[in-house]
Amino acid sequence: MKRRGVLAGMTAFLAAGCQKVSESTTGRSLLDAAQGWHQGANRLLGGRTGMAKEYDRSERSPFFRGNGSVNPQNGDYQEQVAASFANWRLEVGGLVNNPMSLSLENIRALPQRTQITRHDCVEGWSAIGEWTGPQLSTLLEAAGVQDNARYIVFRCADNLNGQDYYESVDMIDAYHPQTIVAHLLNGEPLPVRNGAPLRMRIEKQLGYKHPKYLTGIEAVASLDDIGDGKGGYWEDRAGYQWYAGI
Ligand SMILES: Nc1nc2c(c(=O)[nH]1)N[C@H]1C(S)=C(S)[C@@H](COP(=O)(O)O)O[C@H]1N2
Ligand SMILES: [Mo]
Repeated sequence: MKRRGVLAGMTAFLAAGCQKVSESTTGRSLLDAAQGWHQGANRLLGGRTGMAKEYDRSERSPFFRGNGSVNPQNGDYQEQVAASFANWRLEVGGLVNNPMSLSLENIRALPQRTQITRHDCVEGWSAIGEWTGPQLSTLLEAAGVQDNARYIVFRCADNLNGQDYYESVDMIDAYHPQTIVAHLLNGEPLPVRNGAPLRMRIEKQLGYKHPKYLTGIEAVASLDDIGDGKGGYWEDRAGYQWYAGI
């Protein structure tokens, strides 16, 4: 496939207009395929495509604590902080027709979704925050995910205890309307502790499935060759469940 720049990718996105993923050929076939694999789970869980509860502004936590990496010291992260993330790039690649390299400006120029949701960490705490950013589906539509892709992998800038943090979801969570690439928390650029400048919000999943310090989004056919093959940092390291739906 020919590598195209962000402008070409965005042009494709604009040409697609307000077309929903459920109406597009790629999105539809992905969803159909994904739904097939998860039919049993869907029935058991009462619908994976349902919406996570959204809260009122007055219910937002006054302080959204940080957990895990809260101020990465590896790589060039501290230089990026010093430069106010002016050089941050989000690479969208893997099994896509139009790989893209997006700046924060590109991310902010896309249609945005704001949602006030409760974050639940398995360590036993919750916090309610207002998150804003483009839906992941918008980026995936612009990139043109190929039909053989089954998972979306998220790459992060932080190295925690000697391993790069990463996560992955299937296409149901990837295309869920409340799965967004967040750059604002409570209307302000993300604090470093909460994943500046970009972090995923995947509201139908537990806290560890919401990768912070996001640098890459990759469409893949298998998770076997990524990390230790279990689909995420905590899955590899501590045997956390890959599917952490709530
Ligand atoms: N890159 C990265 N993402 C991460 C983590 C991390 O250490 N590194 N911790 C995870 C865990 S366990 C939780 S509960 C949430 C915490 O998000 P917060 O720091 O904004 O509270 O981020 C998740 N995403
Ligand atoms: Mo967590």
